[in-house]
Amino acid sequence: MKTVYTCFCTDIIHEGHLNIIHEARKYGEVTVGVLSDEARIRFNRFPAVGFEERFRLAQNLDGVKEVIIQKDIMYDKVIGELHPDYVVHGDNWKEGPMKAIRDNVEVLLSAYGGKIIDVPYTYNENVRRADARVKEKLSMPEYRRKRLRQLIKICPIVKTLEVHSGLTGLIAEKTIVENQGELDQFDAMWVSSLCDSTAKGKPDIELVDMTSRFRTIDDVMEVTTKPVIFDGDTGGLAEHFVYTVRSLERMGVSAVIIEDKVGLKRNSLFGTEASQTQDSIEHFCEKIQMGKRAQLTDDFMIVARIESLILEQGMDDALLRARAYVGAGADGIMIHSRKRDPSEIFEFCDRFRREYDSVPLVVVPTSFGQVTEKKLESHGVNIVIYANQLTRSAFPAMEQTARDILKYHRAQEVEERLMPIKEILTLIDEL
Ligand code: SPV
Ligand code: MG
Repeated sequence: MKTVYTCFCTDIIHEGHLNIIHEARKYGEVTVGVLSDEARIRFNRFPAVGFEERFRLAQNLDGVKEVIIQKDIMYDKVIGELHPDYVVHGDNWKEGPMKAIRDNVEVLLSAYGGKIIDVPYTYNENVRRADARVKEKLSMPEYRRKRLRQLIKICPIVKTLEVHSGLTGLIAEKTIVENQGELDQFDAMWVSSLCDSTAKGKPDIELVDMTSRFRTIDDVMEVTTKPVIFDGDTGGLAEHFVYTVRSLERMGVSAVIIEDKVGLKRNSLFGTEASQTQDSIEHFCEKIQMGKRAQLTDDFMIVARIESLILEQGMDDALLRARAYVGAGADGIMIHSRKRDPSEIFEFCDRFRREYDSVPLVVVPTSFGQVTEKKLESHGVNIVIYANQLTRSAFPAMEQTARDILKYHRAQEVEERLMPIKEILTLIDEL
């Protein structure tokens, strides 16, 4: 009897999967692999149902001899162990980022004469509707809100990209890259005060009011499923912050990060060049405590952002504050720096980790962009935020286009670097 392997990466079984099994059985005894959460979130949507349930779904399929867990995106281990004569998969993996997986399987099978069977991908109205329902579920507040905590548990580091509109939300949601045989995507989105303000042509001084900031969140949430981390600036008055917490929680935001400053807030990257005042430890702790008391679910997170290094108050002050803020109930600590040399960030993280082994740590590597995610991970960082790179790449591109149209008195010279009209028309999914 020949052996057949197929890997499932789905929350529901629809006619497409039944067809895969039906085809697979024609070639031999079928083993189904269920892709682990950790592997799956690197190139697919976050699972809408837990691993055990997905495993049971596969076990309940007729015609399946065995169900196993596939822990890696690439098939090296599973093919090494099973040595299947055939690997069956929908032919949608022949194009796009998933092609890297097919290439990997092809190399592995060819080493011993195994074969790939590409089954025509089933895509009809039923499948489309079932898929859309899963996506809708992932975007609902009760599912989205808790996802950041889930990701912190399963990701070596939660990769977070700045968003400030539906369009930038779509970029964070959909961008998947294949690089040297690895697939990757962003895990979460950061609604930056700097970029949200900049998109509105306003300075980053808490001038854009909460109603507008919430509107931005809503624009992003309407077209995405990934969790949102909100840049709450100073949190404002503690008496106002409690309302912000309630609203964010209700919308399905996963976390708010508030910084320990008072008075006119200036962007941290000005450092001591702009006059900024750090809050007292007691007052900021009170704000955290009031926020935590206002919170209704266990999912939401209030992260305290320490500005001691930005304001040159020293490492000991930063650590003193970290202890106080965690004591006050903060669910995580963000440490910020504007130095090009990341050593003060590393020192803070190392010393913090010696005292707190599991309190989440957040870092924003804007001025020390040379630091890799692996390096941050090795210092105990849980969340990395790429806080402004989308805005900073879009602005010069748009400005250059405006300049060139003015210069040439026509649009032809800019055309070749523009997205084709056909692509922009199909960029947005219609219901
Ligand atoms: C933001 O993105 O608005 C931030 C990070 O708060 S920073 O601009 O570095 O202060
Ligand atoms: Mg900000």
